[in-house]
Amino acid sequence: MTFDVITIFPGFFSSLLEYGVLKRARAAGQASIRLHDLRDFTNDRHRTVDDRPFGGGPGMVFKPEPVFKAVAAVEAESPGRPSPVILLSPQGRLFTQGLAKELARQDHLTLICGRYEGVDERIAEHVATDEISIGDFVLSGGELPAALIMESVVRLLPGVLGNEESAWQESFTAPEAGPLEFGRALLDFPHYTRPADFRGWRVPEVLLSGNHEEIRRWRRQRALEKTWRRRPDLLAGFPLSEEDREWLGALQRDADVPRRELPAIISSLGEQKL
Ligand code: 9D3
Repeated sequence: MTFDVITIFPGFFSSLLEYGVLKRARAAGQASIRLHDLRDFTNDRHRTVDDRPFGGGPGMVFKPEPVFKAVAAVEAESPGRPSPVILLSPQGRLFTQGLAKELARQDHLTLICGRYEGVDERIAEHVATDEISIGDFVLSGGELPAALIMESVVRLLPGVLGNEESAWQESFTAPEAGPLEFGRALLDFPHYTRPADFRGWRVPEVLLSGNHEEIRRWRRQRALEKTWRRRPDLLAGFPLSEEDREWLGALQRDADVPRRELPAIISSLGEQKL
């Protein structure tokens, strides 16, 4: 898979490419990341990429022309089927595991990293095919979001991770989950390793018992409980078994603070086929 990244900070990405999944995928030829300096697509001697906003206001805005030229250059280098041109922007749709899976089906992506107060709207309307945000918090530009998207997409490519982990991914996100859906995931259960007693904090006895049925049940209950406490929104998209519902009902009854969400969540699952 090839990524073309258009940025005013190509050097920002160099250390990211030297570690972990991106390093391995590139070394194995499974991913190629090409960095393009937006300033190379300017004509003036100051290599100007931004200008003041029409209508006034603070800050600067990316000019359209260098971005259009950069995308045209990328497309000229990679003939073939049209591929997504993604503008990273706070106004974009939210990036999720489902969207990562959609993107991993492509063989080419172009990522445009904005900076300053934003980019000329004609970039979003007429050269980008998609606009993506990584979450509701303010960053200074699209470089970290572009890196994050590449990391999450590359690890989904066939052969980049070991088989064991790929199998886990399949259960993390149901194949039918659409790009904007939650991944039908629960939060993970707690993990422990040796020593069984660390400074007096003991690993839960059930994990040392060797009783695999009990361990499975304990892990499921801890995952459900953590999800219920911290991310009840995830339960709404998750197929719960009868045993799961009984456990959540018990948590609900024992809760110090009554939780309003749960009855609504469970009732909304009433007709769902398990
Ligand atoms: C503080 C400036 N904001 C005024 C309302 C607008 C704004 C413009 C440009 C806020 C951030 C940015 C730069 N951010 C991105 O380019 C960006 C981003 C983000 O800030 N959060 C989450 N995802 C993304 S993707 C690109």
